[in-house]
Amino acid sequence: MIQEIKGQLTPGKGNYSIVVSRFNEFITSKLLGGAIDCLQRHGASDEQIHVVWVPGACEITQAAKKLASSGKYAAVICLGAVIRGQTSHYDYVCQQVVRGIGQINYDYATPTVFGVLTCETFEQAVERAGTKMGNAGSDAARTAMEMANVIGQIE
Ligand code: INI
Repeated sequence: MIQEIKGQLTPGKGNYSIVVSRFNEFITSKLLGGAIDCLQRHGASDEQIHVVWVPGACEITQAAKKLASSGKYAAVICLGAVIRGQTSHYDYVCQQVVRGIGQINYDYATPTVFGVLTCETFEQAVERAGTKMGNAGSDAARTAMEMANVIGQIE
């Protein structure tokens, strides 16, 4: 018989940490609201949700690594908003956060979810922070629950 693992969209009993950057807080606060709302509507209690604010997207990885390596969380959700400006800074910030979160997933068993917007314009970010294109924070929280459940079943 085929053995199949499918993640349930339930928070389970574990805690979820959300690392959120203050840079572009107008956007990231909306992502945070979406993530918390999603976890709560799937049954998570306030006590299961821990929020860690960091200055910018470049700092997300360091906090996320500390949380993921602690083994205390069912999943770590990373939220940020990188928006292209007039310089190449955007490219370096994107590279750092993408590579960093990928490396955490490679190094630790705790699912660490990429909920960082990388947008050309402020309008694109607004569209993904609770308007036309949904809420990327909510999507990340859903992914975190599914992956926590999948990893739990594999273990
Ligand atoms: N940080 C962001 O979170 N988003 C951005 O769009 C951004 N840009 O474009 O500059 C940004 N820069 C700050 C960076 O993440 C660090 O906080 C800073 O360089 C200090 O290390």
